[in-house]
Formats: sequence, C-alpha cells, structure tokens
Amino acid sequence: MGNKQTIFTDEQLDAYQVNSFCRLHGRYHELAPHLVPMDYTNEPDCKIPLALIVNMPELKENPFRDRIVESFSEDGMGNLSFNEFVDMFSVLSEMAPRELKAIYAFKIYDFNVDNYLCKEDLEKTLNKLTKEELTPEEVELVCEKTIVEADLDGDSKLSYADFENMITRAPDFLRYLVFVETDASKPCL
Ligand SMILES: [Ca+2]
Ligand SMILES: [Ca+2]
Repeated sequence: MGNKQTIFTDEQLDAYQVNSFCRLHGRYHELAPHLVPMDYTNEPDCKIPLALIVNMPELKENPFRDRIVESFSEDGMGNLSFNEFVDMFSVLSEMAPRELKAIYAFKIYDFNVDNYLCKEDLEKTLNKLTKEELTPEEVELVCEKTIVEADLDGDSKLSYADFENMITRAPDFLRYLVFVETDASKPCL
C-alpha cells in the first residue's frame, strides 16, 4: 500500500485547503501550543504525541483511537506531524472515498502489522467493534466464520483483497472510520 493515496480531485482539494487547512492548523496548534509554532512557512519539524491527539473530541470515544493515530504516524509510535494530522482528518472526513477508508481500516485492524488480518487481528477488532459485548467463544466463532467466508485464496488469513470482499458484505467494519469535526463552522484562526 506504501505510496500516498490521492484523496481528493484537484477541485475538491482546493476547496478543502481553503476551508480546512488553516482551521486544522489551529486545531493542531491548540493541542500543543508549547510544541507547535503558529508560523508554518518554514515547515518546522515538530510532532504531537499520540496521548494528546486521542483526547480530541472526534477521537476520544472511538474504540480504535490509538490504532487510528498510529496508522497515520510515520514513526509508528503515534506521533503526528502536521501533514500526517491533515491526512488523518482527510481520510476520516465524510467526503473521503470509501476505498480510501477501506485501505486505512485494513491498516488499523492489522494489529501485528504484517499486512494480513489473521484470526487474532479479527478478534481484537471485533471486541472493539462490539465494545466487548460478546463472549470470547462468540467472538471466536464469528471470526472463524468471517475468515472462511472472505478468504478467497484459502490461506486462512485475509489479504487486502479478501478484506475488500468482506466489507462489501459487512459495511459495519467501516463504522468508526468516519468522524464529523466538532467545530467545522469555527472561523479560521
Ligand atoms: Ca496482521
Ligand atoms: Ca487469504
């Protein structure tokens, strides 16, 4: 999956940038005024730690908040640069294409980061999706069934292609990949 995805068309990107860029910078700055300078003309090398980002109102109720932030963090520790922070908001916005959300959902659910969803990955995912309301036996059963149904190439784990096949039948797996910005109407700082 490596390379950057094109998230928006040029026109959408212009509108998105005009409307959102400086507002997002305001949000980013607010999270850590002691770390983030207001002036970004020289692209300062600064990052905000995961612990501050997961407390944002958009994320703090999300059972996947840590995994979401880690998935956008190039250093893998959950520290986000401003660009990564903007990417995260873009992918989670209501405007983002479903396919892009699916790519990130796959990354988020791949807890051991081996590019496959194995039974253990799915068990962790399902426990979070269902807020641990299922018994371990039920979780195991659902995961086994999910793998059997979605595993197109029969290797007992889900590749991204298998996963795409799965979410066309179970769109609930993308449920936590959309958030509405809490202060989208706030004027630019
Ligand atoms: Ca995995
Ligand atoms: Ca497979």
